[in-house]
Amino acid sequence: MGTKRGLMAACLLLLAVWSTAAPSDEDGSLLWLRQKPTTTTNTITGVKGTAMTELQTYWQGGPVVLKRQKGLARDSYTIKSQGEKTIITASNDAGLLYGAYHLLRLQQSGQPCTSFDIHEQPAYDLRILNHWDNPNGTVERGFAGRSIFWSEDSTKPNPAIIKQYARANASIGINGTVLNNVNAKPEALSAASLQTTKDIADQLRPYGIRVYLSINFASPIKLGGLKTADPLDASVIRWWKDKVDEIYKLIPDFGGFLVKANSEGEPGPQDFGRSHADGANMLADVLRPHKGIVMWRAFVYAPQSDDRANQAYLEFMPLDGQFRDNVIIQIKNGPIDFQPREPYSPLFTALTRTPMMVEFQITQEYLGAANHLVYLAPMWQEFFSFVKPSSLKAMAGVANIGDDTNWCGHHFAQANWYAFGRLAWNPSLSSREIAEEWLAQTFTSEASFVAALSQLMQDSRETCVNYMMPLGLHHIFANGHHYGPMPWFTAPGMRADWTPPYYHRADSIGLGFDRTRAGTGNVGQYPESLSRLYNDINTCPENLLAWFHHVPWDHRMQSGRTFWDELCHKYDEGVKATRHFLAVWDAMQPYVDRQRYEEVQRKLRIQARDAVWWHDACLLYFQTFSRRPIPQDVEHPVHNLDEMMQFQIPITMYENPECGYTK
Ligand code: GCV
Repeated sequence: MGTKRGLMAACLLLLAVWSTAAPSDEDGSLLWLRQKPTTTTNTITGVKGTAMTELQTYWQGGPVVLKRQKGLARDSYTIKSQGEKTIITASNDAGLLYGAYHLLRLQQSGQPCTSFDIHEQPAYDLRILNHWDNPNGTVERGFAGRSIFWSEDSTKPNPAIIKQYARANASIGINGTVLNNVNAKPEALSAASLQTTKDIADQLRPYGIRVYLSINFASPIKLGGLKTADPLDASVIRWWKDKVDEIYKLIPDFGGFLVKANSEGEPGPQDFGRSHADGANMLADVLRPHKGIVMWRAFVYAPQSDDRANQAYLEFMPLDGQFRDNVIIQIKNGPIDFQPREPYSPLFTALTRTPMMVEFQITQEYLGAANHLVYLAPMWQEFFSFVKPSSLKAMAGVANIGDDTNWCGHHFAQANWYAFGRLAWNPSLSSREIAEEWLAQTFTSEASFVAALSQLMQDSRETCVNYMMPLGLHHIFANGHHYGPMPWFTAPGMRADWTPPYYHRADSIGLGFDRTRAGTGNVGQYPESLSRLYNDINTCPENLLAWFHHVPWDHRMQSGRTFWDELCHKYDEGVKATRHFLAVWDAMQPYVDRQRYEEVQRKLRIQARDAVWWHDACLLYFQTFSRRPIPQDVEHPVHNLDEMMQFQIPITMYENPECGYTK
């Protein structure tokens, strides 16, 4: 595949020579970095060398001077014009590199490239991707092929791919990457695996990117042969200290550990009667002399709880203020699990003495995998309308990258990787602005194309919510792969919180999960003003209604419709919007090369068909409880419920089958 990407670069150059009116075919392997080299350059080493090389290779303007200056914030930069010259000033080499990419971004997106007076400063020091890549090369919740880092036969990663990966990340300000799955195997810390980690670190370093690893908390037992992994046990602490020393000998700028502990069956300090703080602090102490950090995840829930949404708060609030200052608690944006819409996780406003970072999911586990065009920046912006960016220390995104030629499985899924990086740099950028930037660089800066597609992208998240689970519905996905609808699914002996009826609670009275004060009390985890709003069915935002309430079928909505009728209309709107997306894309044919045009069109057709599947399955199933007719002005199901319940989607439709999900 690496060779394929190399070939693509060469073909583009050749094709440029015979340029014709129609855009030449592209396979997406160049991402948003499609500029043609102006010269061939020597490779200059170090991060500043990378900045110089990028400018020499791609910049078509006048001379650019790179200057270091003390006193500027880390990674920040200024770009100023001085006569013919452009001066990039930064306090560190990474800042110079980001400044260089800023210039190239303006050039590629057709912006004016004269008279600069720019000052940029990242919101967070740490802007990090999390790869859920397994040692055997599979990617958990990955929809774009296999891992670019790991493989079953221990083949070394392809340096050309790692370089392109590094360039792409640095071009949007990403400066850290966790190379392996949070469901970590102990062998992530074996000598052989650390050698590969070192090789990757060496290749990412010139782009200002540090590597991190997810660890298995029971590694001292499973890898080290100890009898315990108790974080307060002296032999365990010694084992971790030696392991950390071994890592830093190989990788002096290693970033630290990401830890999923006592979550979904992963080991953790609670197995030894200790707390999350005991576990995190022990690791933080052994990493501290090397300036390493611990990102400790708050994604915890137990089967016996009456409300999964309550649990992270219940476990972590008593520990507020007890973590070392090189620990950051990594919290998913919502309290359940990356649903198309969730309220923000109440931990973000409740923890006041604990450094926190948000974990977004770039890979579309619950949003149509790599088949649906869903631009996620509006969802992440919605999160930031509730959680102040300044209350966080860092931003993490679960990557959607694999060894597919176009990296992300869907050409438009690249926009989510891009948007994550841009928002981690500046969370107040608007999602539309980011979409416009990405479209102009990835396709064309032609105004009518950018206007039509940025609108489509903006609408795509709400569209997905509408055809999957509107009005606060959540987690009614098919078991295991989470691709299609399965609101009816239950299985003997299965954890209730891994089945949809736990979440939708449909009955003859209504639909939704009562999390009010009279219900599970979840509303009480939010600040008083929100708590009051969410607690009352008449003031609760309608897009979260069935999240917080068991809504009677005849509840009157703002539109004047009953809840049941509104639900039908929302599913209908979702279906219609996906057809509109197809029509918009069809009209864009003149602006897009044939290959990408056809590939996107194919995916949009799948999305439009899937939307009907969701619409029919959910409305027919919920109708067995509501016992109300589907309104006349709503498209009626073309399937019947039995058909929908028997339908098994072929696994090749959505992903790599080897991950063996249980939930
Ligand atoms: C990496 C969800 C996903 C799992 C994932 C888990 C997590 O439950 O379905 O695949 O595991 O979240 O974030 O740890």
